[in-house]
Amino acid sequence: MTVIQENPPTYDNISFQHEEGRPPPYAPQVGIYPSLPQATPSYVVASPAPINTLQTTPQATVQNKGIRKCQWKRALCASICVLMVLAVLALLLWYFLYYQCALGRSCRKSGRCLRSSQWCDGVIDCSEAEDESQCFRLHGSNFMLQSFSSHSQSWMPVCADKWDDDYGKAVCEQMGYQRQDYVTYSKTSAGSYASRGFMKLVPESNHRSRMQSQLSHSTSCSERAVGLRCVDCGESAAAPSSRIVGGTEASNGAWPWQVSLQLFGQRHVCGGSIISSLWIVSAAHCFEKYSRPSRWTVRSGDVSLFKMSFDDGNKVGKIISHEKYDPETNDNDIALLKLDTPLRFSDTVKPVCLPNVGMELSAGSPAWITGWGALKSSGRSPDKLNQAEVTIYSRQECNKPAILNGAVTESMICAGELKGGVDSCQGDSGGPLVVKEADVWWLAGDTSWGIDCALKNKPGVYGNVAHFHDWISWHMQQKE
Ligand code: 4AZ
Repeated sequence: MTVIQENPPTYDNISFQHEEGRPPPYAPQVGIYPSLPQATPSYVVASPAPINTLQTTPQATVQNKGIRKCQWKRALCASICVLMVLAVLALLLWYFLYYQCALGRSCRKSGRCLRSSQWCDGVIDCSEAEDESQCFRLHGSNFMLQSFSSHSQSWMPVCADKWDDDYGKAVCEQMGYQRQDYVTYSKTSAGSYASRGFMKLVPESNHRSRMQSQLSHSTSCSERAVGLRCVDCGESAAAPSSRIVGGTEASNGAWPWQVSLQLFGQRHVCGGSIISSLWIVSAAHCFEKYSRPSRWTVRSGDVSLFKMSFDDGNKVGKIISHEKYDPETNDNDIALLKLDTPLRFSDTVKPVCLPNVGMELSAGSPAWITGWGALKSSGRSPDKLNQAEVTIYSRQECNKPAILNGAVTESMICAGELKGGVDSCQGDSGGPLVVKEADVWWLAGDTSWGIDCALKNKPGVYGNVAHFHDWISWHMQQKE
């Protein structure tokens, strides 16, 4: 965490390419078809003919030919008209479906469009049941449980009337947490959300079926909203309370969510943060070269890499790097690791809290970075975990020409000290940037990139974890 020479990288912005729109199936071209006869065809008798003769005159033959030609033209005309009407209908149908999709949502795999009212209504419409996933979320630092109402198509607080731990466990499990991680529920204020009503347990509710089918919209709620703790997160027995400038060694249990990600069971490469007994958050760039889970071991429970090397560690079952991670710009630099076997929580092994919806984490709260990264640029990694307090800067500030010149995207947070001297460095990547609010530690970022380490006006850049809220919860909810 010190200074070395400046070596600014370059960033390429890869622009989004829109798919070309398909032309309508029929585009009638003016001038291709012969114009239709102006007058109605009729038999013209040129000269008197014997009444009994059936023989046609040469003139009549010409007329008949003309009639046949006209009939042929009529048929052609009619079929063109029919095809044009069909094309217009197809276009209208396409617009209708598109409009439906624009208003509602579509199934991930099939692309099938659903009405908004089909989302979270308790009935599976998509092949992978994605219309019935992401139906619950936690809001604010009081962990208020909200359910998506298919009726009003908005998020509503869940009423605590008749609520119990079994409902809590069922919802936590639906949100992707492990049943064994469940802590408790509380009765909390719904704040301004209360005015729009609640989602309340229906009289015949039970613990077995999908939780969203057990809730219905209600304007009254005698108790308060449910506050739900799916995992005992964000608690530190030994986090430093006073400001420390520059990096210092951490004490055991200060940052119990910090893990070391090691290649081939021995080489520390990146950091990570425990968010549940099975899931670790890290950076996508850590897995660019080695993306096979079997190569990686997760070590936790001590500040000393040496001491942790005597333990087996945890095997990684799955590495999910963000699909839109861009190695050129470092946009979307986040990854999730699913462990083969769950971690056993202790005083030195504990998850950090994922930011809930509606939390403003970057507003001047004290933030800390931790890791086994180099103590100076290109320097060696220490054996003991280091910690440093940093300032979170606004994106606007960081993107100033003299600072990071527009390289900080929405998926990033920048933090450090503009005067230099405090920063993350090589080997800290993937590790946590945490903030404390309402007595709980929250994961604000994952260490991502920077221009060298601890340079003046070159703060470190972190993945913006709150920005990835839906991405994280989607992957945690997937069964396989
Ligand atoms: C790295 O290479 C790295 N100063 C991580 C963070 C920073 C620089 C480099 C931020 O892993």
